[in-house]
Amino acid sequence: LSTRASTILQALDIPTSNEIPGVYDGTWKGEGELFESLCPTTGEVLARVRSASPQELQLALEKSKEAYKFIRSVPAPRRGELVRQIREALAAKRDELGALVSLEMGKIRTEGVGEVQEFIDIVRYTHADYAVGLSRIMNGRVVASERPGHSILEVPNPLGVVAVLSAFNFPVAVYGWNLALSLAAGNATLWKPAPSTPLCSIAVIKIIASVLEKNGIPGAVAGLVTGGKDIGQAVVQSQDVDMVSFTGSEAVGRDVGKVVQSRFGKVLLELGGNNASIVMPDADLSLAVPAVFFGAVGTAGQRCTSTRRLYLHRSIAPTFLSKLQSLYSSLQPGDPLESATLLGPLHNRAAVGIYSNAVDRLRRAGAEILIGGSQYGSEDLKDTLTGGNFVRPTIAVPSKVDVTDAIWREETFAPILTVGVFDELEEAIGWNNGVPQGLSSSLWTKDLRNVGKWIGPAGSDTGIVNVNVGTSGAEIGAAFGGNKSTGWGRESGGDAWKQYVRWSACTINFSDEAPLAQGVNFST
Ligand code: UN1
Repeated sequence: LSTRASTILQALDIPTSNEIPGVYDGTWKGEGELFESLCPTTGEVLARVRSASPQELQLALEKSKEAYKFIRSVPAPRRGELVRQIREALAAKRDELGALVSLEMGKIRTEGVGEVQEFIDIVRYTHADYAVGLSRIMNGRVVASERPGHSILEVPNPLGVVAVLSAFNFPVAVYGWNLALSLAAGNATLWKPAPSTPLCSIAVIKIIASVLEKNGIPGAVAGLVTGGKDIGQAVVQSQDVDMVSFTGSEAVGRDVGKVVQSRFGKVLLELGGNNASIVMPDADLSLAVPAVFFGAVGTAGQRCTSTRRLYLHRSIAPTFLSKLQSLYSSLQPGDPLESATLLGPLHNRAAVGIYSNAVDRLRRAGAEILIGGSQYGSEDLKDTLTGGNFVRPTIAVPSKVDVTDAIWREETFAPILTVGVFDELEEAIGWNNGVPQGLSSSLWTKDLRNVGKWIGPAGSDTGIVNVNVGTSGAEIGAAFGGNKSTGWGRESGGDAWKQYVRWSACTINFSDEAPLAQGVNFST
């Protein structure tokens, strides 16, 4: 193992031995398939992780159920105190965890640290502690009854076992959003991370497990099963799992949704984004250009919220594109762990293939490639990086906008920005809404009338609707998620916690009469 890698692993107590156990249900184990964690920057094998065997998964599910029975009776503010301690333990390791995210996922260091900060934030929101505070205000309601001497309560109770199936691109934060709310709400949470980022999940679970242990709470309150498709499918099918929170592709999400629905479980889906930025003639380009640059190129285009479509008003299109191109030309691929790097690698080899196919498809459709359009060759890369998955961020201008065409409709998880030119805002809003996905969108304007249109009923139909703010980089305070094929689920802030509980409507009769609702008379 290189010193670059071993220093980071050691700082997080991850063994640098041959095989690492990738299952935690109160104790660490792993007898299943062996998974390699590969460094996207160098191609180095970082670790071999033993995933869950089918028996270990069953046991982990049973332990999660038992752990739920324990944690549901711990008063919510006490659970909030656990969440607070988890926040402190995470904050103490923030930079080390951030470095591990960069090492294993490939995003640049400030974004790796930023993602851990996002986990800390969901626990600790601005000045108050978000999930900690939530643990005291996950309130039900008292509803007026139409019957004398009766009251109706709407009561939120813990749900059960929440399984979190997370993607490689946010290997820490997305779990954090779910865990914080799920634990505050009184559930046991079982995490099945992406098979290619096991080390991030092992490091996070170690930190959480030490807090739970100190407080005498069963470890399976925050369990971990690493593994591949088989393990994921078994988790999704299991009757022991009351809610599945899945982040990933539309194709897999569609199956997950069906399977969970067929057994009447709850599902929270966070699927594809195919996010657009719209730039009006009155926009402040000194803000809009760098924001689009970050949205399209940041995380090498591997956020659900990355900017993939750019709609420019005809009057500013040439100026905008030349400014954007000059930012693109300043980019140098580099080691995401080095502080000057803005462009890291794609996460794996498969993503490079997907990038190349998408660029070919654009070329075949007659699009002009303004910049980029190919992988970096070894001559462009430092010797240590030639094993990495580096591609050139690309700007493509098809001859026209046609949102029924795959080049506009499909999400490509890579730094490719597709550009169209419009004359009227309504036309651009139509394009924004004309694709299957509905995660994020952003409008650049100073005109209040445009803002009104954009956020109103005939405006953007995405879950995140920004103004003079890019499509990516949402804060945790607002509910995160999208509409349409993005899956309608909401995580993180806002009212997202309401999905992690089961609601009961309890009608209570305090009187000496037993009247029926709607005045129904059933007397003999
Ligand atoms: C994701 O890509 O799945 O809004 C999550 C953002 C981040 C989260 C992205 N806060 O870009």
